[in-house]
Amino acid sequence: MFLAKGVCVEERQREGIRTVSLSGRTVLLLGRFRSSSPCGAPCLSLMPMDPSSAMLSQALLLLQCFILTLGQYDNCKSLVSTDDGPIWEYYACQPRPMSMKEYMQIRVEPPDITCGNPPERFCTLENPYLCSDECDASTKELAHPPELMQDRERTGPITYWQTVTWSRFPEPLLANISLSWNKTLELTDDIQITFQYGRPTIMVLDKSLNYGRNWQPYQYYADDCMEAFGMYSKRVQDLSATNVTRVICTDQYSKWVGSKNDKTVRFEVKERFSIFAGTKSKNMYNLYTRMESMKGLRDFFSFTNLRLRLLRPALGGTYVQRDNLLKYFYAISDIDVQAR
Ligand SMILES: [Ca+2]
Repeated sequence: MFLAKGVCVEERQREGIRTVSLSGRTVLLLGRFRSSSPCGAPCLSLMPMDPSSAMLSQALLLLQCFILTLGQYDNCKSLVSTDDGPIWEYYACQPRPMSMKEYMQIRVEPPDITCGNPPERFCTLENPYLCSDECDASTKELAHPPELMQDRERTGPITYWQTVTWSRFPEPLLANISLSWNKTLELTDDIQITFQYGRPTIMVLDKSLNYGRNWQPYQYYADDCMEAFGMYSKRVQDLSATNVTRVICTDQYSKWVGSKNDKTVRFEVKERFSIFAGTKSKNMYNLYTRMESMKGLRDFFSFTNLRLRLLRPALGGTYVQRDNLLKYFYAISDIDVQAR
């Protein structure tokens, strides 16, 4: 017989865990956890109560493990040593990590920041004198609306959202991209933003935990952090368990390397996880334990909304050249947010 204990048992039973009877005794909680289980970990453990059924119990445990492995759910158990020998300790199964790209609602501001209305010519930093490309919102092939940041390209051509060019220089070229999901999410992998024609030289990633009422900076990005934000440039490698939730400025994704060589800007989640979980995230148990015990850690990876504040576009590694402002703009082909 097994004893189930913990604050989540009722919730789990309601969510579909079945109880199996054997020889008139309740022996095992068996079945899949629904992917939206709200439980926190750790919450449930199974402990052998009757030595005579130990062999059978172990067999059933193995069966259960097999079933859990077959189901596409997180591994929510761990073998724990006790005075009575090793036992499986069970944790709340969390929703499966998935790409939240398709579910995000995108809003760009100011409203006239998207190119193509009126139609406009542009060129690229690599081909600054070949300004024959055109953005035209009224022609499907030449339009670059915001939804092209979240479409599935598969093997087709790269599609991207694009802004107007910096024709109003020296007035700054500013664009906000707000992403909302109407629920609280927890990051499980790096946020990746892919820029088509060079990454911004200054940008801020913000987050909100209350559906956009309040915002807080998540990470600053600049080719010169001191000049842009009065901060020293840091990398996530510089962080440790005691300051992992520090908001940093990094120059890692903002210096000019050519628009084709590196298109992505990241918010590093895996690297922060590895501070607790080790390289290749082998010790996720340690991370989950810290998530429960360390104040603010889970909150750090949680959000309801994200916002990109694009503050200065790619400049090609030099100062702004006023004689050709048609090569300065923002273009994003993809925003990927892995979360649960
Ligand atoms: Ca795209």
